[in-house]
Amino acid sequence: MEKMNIGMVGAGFMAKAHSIAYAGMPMFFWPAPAIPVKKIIADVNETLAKEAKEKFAFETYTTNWQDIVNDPNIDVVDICTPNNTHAEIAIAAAKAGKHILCEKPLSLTPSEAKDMYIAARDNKVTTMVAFNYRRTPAVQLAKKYIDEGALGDILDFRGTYLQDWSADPSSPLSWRFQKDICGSGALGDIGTHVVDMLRFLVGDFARVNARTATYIKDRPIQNAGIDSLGNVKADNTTPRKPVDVDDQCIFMIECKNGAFGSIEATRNAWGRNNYITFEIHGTKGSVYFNYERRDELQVCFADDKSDRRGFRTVYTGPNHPYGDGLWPIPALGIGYTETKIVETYDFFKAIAESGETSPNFRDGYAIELISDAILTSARTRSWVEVPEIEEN
Ligand code: SOE
Repeated sequence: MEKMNIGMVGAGFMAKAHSIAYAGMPMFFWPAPAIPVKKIIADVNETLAKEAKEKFAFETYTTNWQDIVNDPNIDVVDICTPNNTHAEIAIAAAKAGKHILCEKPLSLTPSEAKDMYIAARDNKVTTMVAFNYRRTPAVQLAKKYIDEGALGDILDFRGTYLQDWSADPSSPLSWRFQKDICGSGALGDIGTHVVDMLRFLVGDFARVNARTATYIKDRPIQNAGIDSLGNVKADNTTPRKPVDVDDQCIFMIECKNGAFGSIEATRNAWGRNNYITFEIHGTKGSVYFNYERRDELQVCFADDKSDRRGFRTVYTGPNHPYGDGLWPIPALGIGYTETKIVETYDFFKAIAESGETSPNFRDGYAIELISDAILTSARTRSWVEVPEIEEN
């Protein structure tokens, strides 16, 4: 079976998720499209890089990502670094003919995303942006209902992504709160996951009307190390610096097909952990998904007898999308790891077969255009058209 050599850039939380996915993918999906070989991992921090090599079972490590891009033996460059580094690494990797899996959001700005998309397209490499939640079987099942027309015409939808890991003002100012590193706050970090899912399920966004806010205006400086995601608190002697991105965003959306909806995202919602939800209503039925109960899809059909009509639960399992690879009994339970394993599987399958995948860099660019329109709308307090993708 063909082997694919992986060079991973970044040694934090996402490197852990992707490394587990590479190890697990052939165990779930056999025959695997190719066997991932964890060749080399890079991090600017040598201690982290060295430790990651051992922990995540890479053959070697480097502190210089160029070593990966310049290595002719590497087939896939996997970018798990903060957002401000994605464009430079991805463009160099595309020019070197490497396939690229890149963490979300794709970039800091639409113009960076465009350059990444064009570099990948012109060098004919396969790309994927790691919006993993759409790969949950229940989300794919919702897509199947919609594509089969079981919900009729889609009328409206609402989506949320609510977390609370940064609700405490003593939670540090990691890179996720610094505009020059992350681009935007809750919007880019988590709101874009829901944008990706609803764009996938309902269709392309035409215009948006948004409000953003920054409730915690400064945070204690994080000295070093990987993102602690709220688990490490600073004491009150630690110097603080301003937060220059959104804490919270809420926006309305009009889709090109006329469907209308709303999305909200915050990392300051006490009591909410990874509360990714959507509800979609059509002329013939509705679906409801909550990632915190990710094996379930709630469905309701207008055609049911009126005295039986109501939401019922479908537990995903072997008869559902990815069921031939995942667990053999419905509701045995999938987790974050399985969504990443499926992501790896789809990415490798695309490399081995058609080269086509989704969400690819073109989709990542489309989402950057939407995010930018959302920020403009919040600033101008008006509806903003989402610009079309520029192909050249
Ligand atoms: C932090 O909000 C975070 O790690 C996001 O960056 C991830 O994309 C999300 O899946 C989990 O939460």
